[in-house]
Amino acid sequence: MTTTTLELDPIVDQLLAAEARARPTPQLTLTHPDLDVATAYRIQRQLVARKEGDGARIVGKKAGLTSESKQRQVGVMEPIYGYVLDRSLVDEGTAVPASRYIHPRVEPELAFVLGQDLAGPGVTVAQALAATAYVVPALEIIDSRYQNFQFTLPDVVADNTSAAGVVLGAGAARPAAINLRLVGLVLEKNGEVVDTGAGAAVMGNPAIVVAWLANRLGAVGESLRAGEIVMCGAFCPAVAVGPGDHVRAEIDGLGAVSIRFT
Ligand code: OOG
Ligand code: MG
Repeated sequence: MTTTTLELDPIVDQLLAAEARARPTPQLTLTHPDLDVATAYRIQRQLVARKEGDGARIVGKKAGLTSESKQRQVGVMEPIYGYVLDRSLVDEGTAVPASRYIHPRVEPELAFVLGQDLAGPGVTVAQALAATAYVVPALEIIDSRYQNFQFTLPDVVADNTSAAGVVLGAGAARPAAINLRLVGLVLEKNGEVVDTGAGAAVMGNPAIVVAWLANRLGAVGESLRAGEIVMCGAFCPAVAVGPGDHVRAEIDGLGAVSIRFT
């Protein structure tokens, strides 16, 4: 079966069921080895539309695999994008049951909150900066719906890029107030430093990610909207978490963001 004749609904069902039951599912490319990236984005969009039909609202967009260290961690060497839904937002300070997820990991990111729409193609870094109201420290909870957290590029795209949760810190700054390339990050798990990073890890500058994402979305007739959150991708590899774990990221000039699992 070629991917043009592939029935997408059963695939969307398979991914939604894995998420709802918190049970992993085999990679799509094991049964559909010809699955291409364009079709995978159609599956992703259909999956998000099914959640919207069920009452979910898109509150942002996310870029993933924008740093080389993240690409190496999962063995997929190109950036991807997906959607952030209102139901995936986790308030800082609430304890999250790890059992809600299959094999959760947490990664530190910078989130841009847009004050103006950004519609590609042709969006520049200067326009991305001008459209940004402020930047905030963020943690993303990722939870691949695939067995062993293993996937190829089309698999992870179809799975809405492993998106599972977003935690935003309370600190915020105008983008011009911080050096986006040099902004330093310390990642701690259970009080120990597990990694460090800097803004330049993601495409050389987090603002480049925002412009890239606006342009990628523009190519499929979508855009970034005023009020939306844009996740720029992790500065360093994600850390696995389970019950009792506490993860905290501190970003220079922005303060900290943390999450606790039960
Ligand atoms: C894919 C999602 C990557 C990031 O920030 O790099 C991502 C994954 O690692 O499962 O969100
Ligand atoms: Mg991420």
